[in-house]
Amino acid sequence: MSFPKLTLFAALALVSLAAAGTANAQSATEIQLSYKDKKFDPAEVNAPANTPIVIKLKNLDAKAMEFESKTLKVEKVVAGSSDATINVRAQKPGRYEFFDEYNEKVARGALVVK
Ligand SMILES: [Cu+2]
Repeated sequence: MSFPKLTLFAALALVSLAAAGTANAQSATEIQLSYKDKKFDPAEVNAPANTPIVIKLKNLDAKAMEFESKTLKVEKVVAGSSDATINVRAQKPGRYEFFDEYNEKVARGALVVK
C-alpha cells in the first residue's frame, strides 16, 4: 500500500470512530441500583462518558430514602418499597459520589464515569 492510500484509510477510520461516538451520545446508559438496609447495591457503578444516564433505583427498605448527589446535581425522594427512575445528564470522566440524604454517613455510593 502506498503512503497516500494509507493516510486516506486512517482518515476514514477516524470518521467512523467519530460517527460511533455520536451514536453513543444519543442513547442513554441504564444502571440498575438497589437500596437495602441503608446500603446501595452495587456501591459503585460505571457509565461511559458523554452519555445520558438513567438510574433505575429500587428501594427495598420499608422507609423512604432520598437519593442525592451534589456533583451530579440530582435529588429524588423514593418511597419505601418502591422504584424510581433518576435521569442524569451526560458527564465527563470522573468519580461522582451519591448518598441517601436521610442516612448520609452510612449510605454512600459512587458513579464512576470513564
Ligand atoms: Cu436532599
